[in-house]
Amino acid sequence: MALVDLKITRRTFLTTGATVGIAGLAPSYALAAENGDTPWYRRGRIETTYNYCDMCPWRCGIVVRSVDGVVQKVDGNPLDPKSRGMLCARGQGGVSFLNDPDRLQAPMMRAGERGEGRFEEVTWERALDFIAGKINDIKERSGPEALAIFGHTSGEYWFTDLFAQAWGTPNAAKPSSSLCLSPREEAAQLTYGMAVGGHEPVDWDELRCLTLIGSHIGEDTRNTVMQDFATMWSKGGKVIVVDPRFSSVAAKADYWLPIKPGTDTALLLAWMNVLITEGRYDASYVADWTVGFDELSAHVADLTPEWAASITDLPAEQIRETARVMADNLPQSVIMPGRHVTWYGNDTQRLRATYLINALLGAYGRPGGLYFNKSPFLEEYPHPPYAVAGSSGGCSAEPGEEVSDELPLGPSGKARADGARDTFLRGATALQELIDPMISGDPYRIEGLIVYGTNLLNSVPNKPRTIEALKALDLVVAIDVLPQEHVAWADVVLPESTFFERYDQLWAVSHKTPYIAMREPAIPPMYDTRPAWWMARELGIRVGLDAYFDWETAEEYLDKRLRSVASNLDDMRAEGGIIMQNGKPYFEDLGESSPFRTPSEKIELYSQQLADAGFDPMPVYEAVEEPPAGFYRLLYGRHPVHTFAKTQNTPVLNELYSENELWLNEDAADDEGVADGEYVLLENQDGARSGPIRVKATQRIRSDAVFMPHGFGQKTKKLTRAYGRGASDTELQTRYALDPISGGAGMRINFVKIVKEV
Ligand code: MGD
Ligand code: MGD
Ligand code: SF4
Repeated sequence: MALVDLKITRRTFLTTGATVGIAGLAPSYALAAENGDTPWYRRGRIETTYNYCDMCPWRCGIVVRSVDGVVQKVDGNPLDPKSRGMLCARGQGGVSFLNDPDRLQAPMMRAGERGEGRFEEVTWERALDFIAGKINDIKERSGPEALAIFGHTSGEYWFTDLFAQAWGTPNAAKPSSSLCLSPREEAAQLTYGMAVGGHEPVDWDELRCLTLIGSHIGEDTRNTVMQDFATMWSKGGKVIVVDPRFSSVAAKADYWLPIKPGTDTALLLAWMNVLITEGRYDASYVADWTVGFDELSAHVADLTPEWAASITDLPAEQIRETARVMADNLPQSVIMPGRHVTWYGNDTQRLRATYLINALLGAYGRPGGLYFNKSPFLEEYPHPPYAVAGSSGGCSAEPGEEVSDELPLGPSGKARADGARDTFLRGATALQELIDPMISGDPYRIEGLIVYGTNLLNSVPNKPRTIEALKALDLVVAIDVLPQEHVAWADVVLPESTFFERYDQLWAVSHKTPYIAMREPAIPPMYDTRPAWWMARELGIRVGLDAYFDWETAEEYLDKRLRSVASNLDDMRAEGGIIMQNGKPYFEDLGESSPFRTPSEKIELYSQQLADAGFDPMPVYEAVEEPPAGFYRLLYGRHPVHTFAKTQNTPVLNELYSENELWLNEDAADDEGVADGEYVLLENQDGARSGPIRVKATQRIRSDAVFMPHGFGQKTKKLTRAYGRGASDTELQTRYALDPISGGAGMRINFVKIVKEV
């Protein structure tokens, strides 16, 4: 199939409605190719298909229009609770992602050394037979757990969930868990016995006060969150932003607290001190729905704003005043659970502190607070019992989803002999903890790795260690759409069709109004690519797992699942691609039963579970390491038009923002003798160096930290537009701090100095 010349320039892209950040929400208009005088919608029959966007893990529902096998236009699905007819700039860039000429086009097997990137194209049969033979050998030699599977993006289910559980490896992991939100989920389970879930349950419509701790709505351009924030803000809701950086959302805030990085738990404890000592909490809610209030009161009695001021670098009066603003608006006042929360290695306790404040404010289960998410009813496709229970977690983990009781990384899922992982309470498998055993063989060797939709060398800290592991493995399989850097290290490369070209698993979303969204192909697969469900099934059949894959086509699979909700693909399509169900968001919807699934069936301000496991039962402030002299703490985050490290090569998004900048405090820049716009290198505490990066000298960041958008400085020439543009934060994250409760990898413990040799 020929590539489409979309002729989208930055100007036409922006005028079609996709702009950057909060201002970027707009209905989508034609992304059509100009082709003579005939507009795309008069060129042939318009096919309409339903899908969910995969340009980021938020997965907004979309409606796709194509003509003659060419995708022409993507709109937000107006029925979808996430998109509500709108898309962000990245969603608009989806068509450009589809048509990226650098895409992987055919299955390949390695023809040179690992890492060299020399491959020969092979047939699907040869590639799959080879993988099946290799993993069967591994299983026979060392057991099913010697195969690890990493997965992200929306096809992850077929490999990290279905295939891994059927095969019998507990070593399946998602970067969206231990490199993103595992502390948030673990803290939620410990404190109130529920998962936060994929969609943070802030009850925006009636919310009156929003507090954000290091969550930067606007750079974090999740479509729905930006829409909700804009509505809440325009209605005069109060906004408190705690961030060492004057982020986009700080610019809209009533209070910006430029906190010293790593000290948030001290601030949160001082806020609790004010709420409790001044009697500004919801006393009847606390009496009805919490345990441990007396212990908490005693715990924070001396942790005054004055105590926190010296730690956090914030004025005591500002700490006191913001606590009072939160309390004045209770229960329609919440601290939003963060998303990327693996910061310093003590993150579960920090998240617990935020939840304790939300409980003091009486926010859970109250209109304008935090509603109770509910998963939609939808039966699984029938299958024989799995060999292991799922434990991979991640952004898409929804409440009710089973998490393995067995600890990963032990023969057949048993805890490792040296007990090292016994410290993890119950979290999902920590991806970064599976890398050492690939090298050391301790407690046993992981010999094979399937990398599905995970940007291994751009997402996981300590890249030199990952490369060592890639050299040591007996089998590396990369399943991707683009020739990302790690693909060069694979023995076999399987090119997937993009989300526009395939059926996929139903997206069953735990929400205030639970719902199910569908994905169907708008066009046939381009090149010699295939969907993940097909690959997992073909591999499964080759290794004797036929019983788990007893359907012939994706339509058959999807229709069978949809039958459990009295629907099928045709009906769902006819209804606009979304099935809605009723939620039970507030206490009054629940009857007598407690929604809190903790041992006490209450919100546990004091956690006996933590005490029994040898951890602090209430959050304690622990100082984190300071930057050495001459170094800054390295902070990183999102850019509005890019997703992680996967869209830098997407033509229209690359055109909008092709290289990242280093936010450096203006006074610090003067001291360094560096001018705004000058290129510098960064060197970290271990001597790792970045590529050149342009300085943005600004008063919008504290002078003890620098900030850079994640995902740039790509090293592979195969990504022709992203190659060598900007600098990589991952290259500078040679170490991380392990959160012993959740297994999360705190990446903000790296420091950099400026090097002026460009
Ligand atoms: P991406 O760069 O989005 O990040 O970690 P990843 O999910 O690994 O990589 C997605 C990969 O999927 C890319 O290789 C892309 O080419 C591929 N892909 C895209 N579409 C498809 C598809 O349809 N099929 C297949 N098979 N592959 C596809 C994200 C993770 O990173 C997260 S969630 C967080 S919050 C952390 N953020 C972060 C950070 O900010 N800085 C640093 N340094 N590391 C981080 N790691 C974590
Ligand atoms: P980060 O992008 O890491 O996480 O979005 P967020 O959860 O908002 O944002 C980090 C913020 O924390 C920065 O503003 C930084 O200055 C601040 N910060 C750094 N250190 C500290 C500290 O010690 N204390 C405090 N209080 N603040 C600190 C991540 C989210 O974004 C995720 S996980 C996903 S899956 C989505 N990815 C994504 C994307 O890739 N691109 C875009 N455009 N939007 C996205 N939205 C989502
Ligand atoms: Fe797509 Fe943007 Fe929605 Fe993410 S937030 S799913 S990129 S439209």
